[in-house]
Amino acid sequence: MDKPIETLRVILGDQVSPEIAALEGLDPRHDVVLMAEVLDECTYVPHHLKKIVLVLAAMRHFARALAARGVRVRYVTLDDPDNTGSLRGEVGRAIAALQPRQVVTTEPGEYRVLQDMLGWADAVEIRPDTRFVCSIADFRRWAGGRNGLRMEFFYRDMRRRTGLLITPDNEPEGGRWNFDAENRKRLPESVAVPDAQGFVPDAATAEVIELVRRRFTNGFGELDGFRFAVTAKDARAGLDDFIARRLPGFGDWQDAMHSGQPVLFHAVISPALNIGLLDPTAVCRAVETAWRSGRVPLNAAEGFIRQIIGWREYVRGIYWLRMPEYGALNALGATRALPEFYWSGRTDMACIRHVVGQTRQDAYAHHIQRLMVTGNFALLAGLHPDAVDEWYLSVYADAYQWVEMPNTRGMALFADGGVLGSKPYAASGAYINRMSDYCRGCAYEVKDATGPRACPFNFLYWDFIARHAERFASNVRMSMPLRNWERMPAERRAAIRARAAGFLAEMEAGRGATCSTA
Ligand code: FAD
Ligand code: DLZ
Ligand code: SF4
Repeated sequence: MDKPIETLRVILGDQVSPEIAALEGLDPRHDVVLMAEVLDECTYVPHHLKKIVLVLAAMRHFARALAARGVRVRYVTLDDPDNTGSLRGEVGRAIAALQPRQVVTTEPGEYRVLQDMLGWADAVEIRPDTRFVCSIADFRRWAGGRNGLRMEFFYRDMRRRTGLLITPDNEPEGGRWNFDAENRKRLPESVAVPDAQGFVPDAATAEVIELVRRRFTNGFGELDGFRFAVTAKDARAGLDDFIARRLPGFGDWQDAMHSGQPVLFHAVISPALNIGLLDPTAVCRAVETAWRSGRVPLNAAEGFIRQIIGWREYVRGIYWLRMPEYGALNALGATRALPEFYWSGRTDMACIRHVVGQTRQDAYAHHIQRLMVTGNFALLAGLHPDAVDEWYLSVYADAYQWVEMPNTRGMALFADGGVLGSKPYAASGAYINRMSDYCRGCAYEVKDATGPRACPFNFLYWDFIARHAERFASNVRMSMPLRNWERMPAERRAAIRARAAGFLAEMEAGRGATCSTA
């Protein structure tokens, strides 16, 4: 007869870490780990097919590794005929079958799941997620009483707390906290970009690919060419490959974009990092070691570490500090629906076509593609933050609301009114032209703002400045574009605004993606 169950330990799809809090104190003789593939989590937004494969394949590999260590795992597959389709349903079914004395889990990455967890059982112990450098409680303490919550100051605290790139005298290595001024270079033609390492699916992952192909027939994105790491071992190999071959160029070309190079010098570790296959501190230590041994320059190591112990930790802190109100913020009163080309990529705007096409193929785009192409367009065109949020949460393999939402609503859309950034990341076509080769193959003319082939980013940029002139009048960081707008001849301003109005009307009618002369 089965022994009585002491503790049911629930692990979610983005919690596949051996050190996850729910496993602390596990007694293999009396405890059961529950992992469930459920339709609700696979469909609450139209996830990219590769994201679903990533999560389910990582769950299966993790469950297998636990079982190999002698842990009893109740693993519910998506095809199980008794599967209720929800996390709550599966926890309920496990409680009914196993009658555990207690249920233990780890805090989730999304507010909606936290609300759901509170109703899983009479008493669920929800443990803090210790896989971050800064706990939610510590972030609250840091934020308490401050006027502005700027990332840069938080980042300095995290550097001191971790000792990363800190001298024995407790000062930043290289005498500065931040080397970003050196990190904004355009990619020269002559630079060879090393390929990112991919991982050929093993039999277990291939089975998940077939499951997803069968169950999600109309899902977003391409399923073929799945190469994400789904085990900690492969994730570490991917990180080591990045450090050896691409990290040296990460600093210099962090902001560059290229139509033939989706990854450039980025790490592509967020899909693995966000489900727990990599530990953020260990990642940063490996990068620091590479710098200390002279293998990478300081601007690359510092820039990279800042993304992780700075931005990544900071956006999580903001999310939990400000939810649920944060999810309803719309400071700029944006109302437009998301145009169809965000899903199909069918547009004459070459930059958007490239980024959406790459996103459909790889479930990945790097930061500047997300921020300055699709994010910038959404900001300038006044797309509703709810629709934009849902898009970002769906299409990227690394997307969970704790990290997606502050980046989208805060950084890209300025819908939080300036919690994350002191000014909107609004830019005209000139920025995209400077940082990429997209404009070369575009039906639009990047140097034109009013003609029939004018680049939409140009007239939308000025239209955005004009629409929000009153709001930005008191923001010193916006004084330059406001002055430039006001200095423009009245006829030019009128022509720009008319061009923008026409484009937006066409877009809302479902036709705005075509260049009038194309
Ligand atoms: P690299 O450029 O190599 O950076 C290394 C790591 O730093 C990343 O893996 C990531 O963990 C961290 N990082 C870098 N920038 C950020 C940031 N702004 N916020 C948090 N972590 C950061 N990141 C996600 O992980 N999930 C998301 O859903 C997500 N949505 C975004 C939406 C928008 C509109 C924008 C502008 C950014 C978003 N980001 C998101 C942040 C960033 O774009 C990705 O983390 C990064 O592109 C992942 O690719 P990489 O691993 O090659 O990153
Ligand atoms: C993203 C995702 C998907 C696609 N499927 C599952 C699943 O079947 N079972 C599960 O436990 N988790 C899944 N996840 C991850 C959850 O959506 C994630 O844990 C929450 O969004 C909280 O971050
Ligand atoms: Fe994008 Fe404008 Fe350049 Fe075309 S011309 S690629 S629309 S920035």
